[in-house]
Amino acid sequence: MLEFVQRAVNHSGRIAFRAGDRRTTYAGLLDRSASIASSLLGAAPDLAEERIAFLVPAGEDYAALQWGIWRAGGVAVPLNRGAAMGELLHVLRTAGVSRVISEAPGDALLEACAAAGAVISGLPPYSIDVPVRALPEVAAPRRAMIVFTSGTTSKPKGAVATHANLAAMMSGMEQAWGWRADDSTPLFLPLHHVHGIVNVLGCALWAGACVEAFDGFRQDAVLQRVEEGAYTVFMAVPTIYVKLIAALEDMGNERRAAICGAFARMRLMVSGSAALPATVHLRWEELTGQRLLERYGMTEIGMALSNPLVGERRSGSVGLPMPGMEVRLVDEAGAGVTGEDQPGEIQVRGPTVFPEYWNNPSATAASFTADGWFRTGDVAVRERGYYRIMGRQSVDIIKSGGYKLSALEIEGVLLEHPQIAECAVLGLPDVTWGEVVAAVVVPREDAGLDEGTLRTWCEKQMSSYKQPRRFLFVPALPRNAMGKVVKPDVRVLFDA
Ligand code: MLC
Ligand code: AMP
Repeated sequence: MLEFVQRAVNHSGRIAFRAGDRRTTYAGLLDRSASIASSLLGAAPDLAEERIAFLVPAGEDYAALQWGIWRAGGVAVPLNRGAAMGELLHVLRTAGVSRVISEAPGDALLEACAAAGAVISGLPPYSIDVPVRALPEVAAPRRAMIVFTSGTTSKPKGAVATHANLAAMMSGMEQAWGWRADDSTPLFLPLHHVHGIVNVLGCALWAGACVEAFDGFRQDAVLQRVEEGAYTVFMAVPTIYVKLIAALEDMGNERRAAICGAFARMRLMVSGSAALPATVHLRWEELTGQRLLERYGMTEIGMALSNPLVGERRSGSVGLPMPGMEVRLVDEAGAGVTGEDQPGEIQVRGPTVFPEYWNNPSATAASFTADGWFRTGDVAVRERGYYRIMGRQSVDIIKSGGYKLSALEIEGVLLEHPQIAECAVLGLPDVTWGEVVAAVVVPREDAGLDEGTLRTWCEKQMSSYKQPRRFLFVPALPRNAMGKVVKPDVRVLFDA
């Protein structure tokens, strides 16, 4: 039996999900997921790693479906609810999805399914009276999930996680951060990325804790429940802490004191997915008395480095390797960095590291060293024992609001516009978002292209978080002596 199922059996009487007056126990989640698994199987003994994509709101439906796919031997492919048709089609085609589950699919998903030849249906109906058939034995090394993540190579790639990877991620976080059955946590991060899927939803359910799901980051509703003392653990990206600080600074003294007091009483507050600026770290502590625990991770490897639960949580630092993880720094010449204060690429080995990009052996091979270490593309130094992230090797990777974006992917979309001759996309530093996407565009001669038209066009082509927020129209892109576009210099143009 997969370990998460055994753990849920052990917690069967506990509450897994709370929503208003509604409660779902672990026993209820197990029954519902067994019923879904049974329906998905039909007459087949095992889904044999069929990829099943789904777009379901956060909460018990999402968890029951994810568990149902896993218990039937399938591979879960969570979709982005804000994705454009072209992005969804890329995921369905790349992952070879023929079945999609969604209660209320929008036009983008319907069109993508039609184009990919995938059958779309709602959640299988649930009744405790319908007998559940025998479910297959699913071994831990089998594939469990494919999450699409942007690399430096244009379109997103599907990072595969096995059941063993997921179990190692969740038990590592349980060990490092002390997740326990009496924890309670809000879930407002998107459920097509590992931060929301594994760190929040997965870990909470692994521990037998209680999850309260929101339809995205609804700040007022989240703060209301924080004030009511609903949570013990809170996990978010830096942008959310920036937004929360602004909200707290804006409110009256009495309410601010009540909410800050409630944050202060939480057992643990974590920040990750992007660099937490020291100013935000310090301001959060000034306001709430909580010292945020910053950690570092990546879709392909889960969590690799973390400040400690007990001990020094250092501002601007991501701490030490997570349980079971090996981390090394390698310099540009390929030599291991042994000393302190010398930068090197973070390379990682351990039980949470993914086996492959789906159906993409060349990208998989390129992402590992000959001796089996995963190359993160992030650069760090060791300072007084702790790791500190310095940045990324590639300017073509942008982190905005915690989302990893490929500049090349966005450039590829912009170049589909008939009036654009050339473009360069880059991330501009931003206090709230970490980076914002900016595009330098060379219109075709006499095209008469204006920013408003281009923005409207981008809204149809890309998820909201990928869309350029700033445009600059130029007659030509800056190039070096070899004729190659020089991106970092393009920043100067925006300041001019
Ligand atoms: C939205 N807006 C942006 C933007 N996104 N502006 C600039 N840059 C962006 N990236 C604008 C919108 O157009 C809108 O403008 C306004 O901001 C509010 O938009 P919103 O969509 O309502 O924002 P909000 O819901 O508040 O979203 C912010 C957020 C979200 C931080 C909650 O971006 C988010 O959930 N990020 C988390 C991503 C994540 O989970 N990453 C983990 C990847 S895994 P206007 O003008 O209309 O008001 C990973 C591994 C690891 O990284 O280590 O964890
Ligand atoms: P993703 O591919 O969406 O999983 O994003 C992973 C990337 O997020 C990493 O490669 C880092 O660049 C970045 N990241 C995650 N956590 C941190 C952190 N604490 N500080 C700086 N960057 C981070």
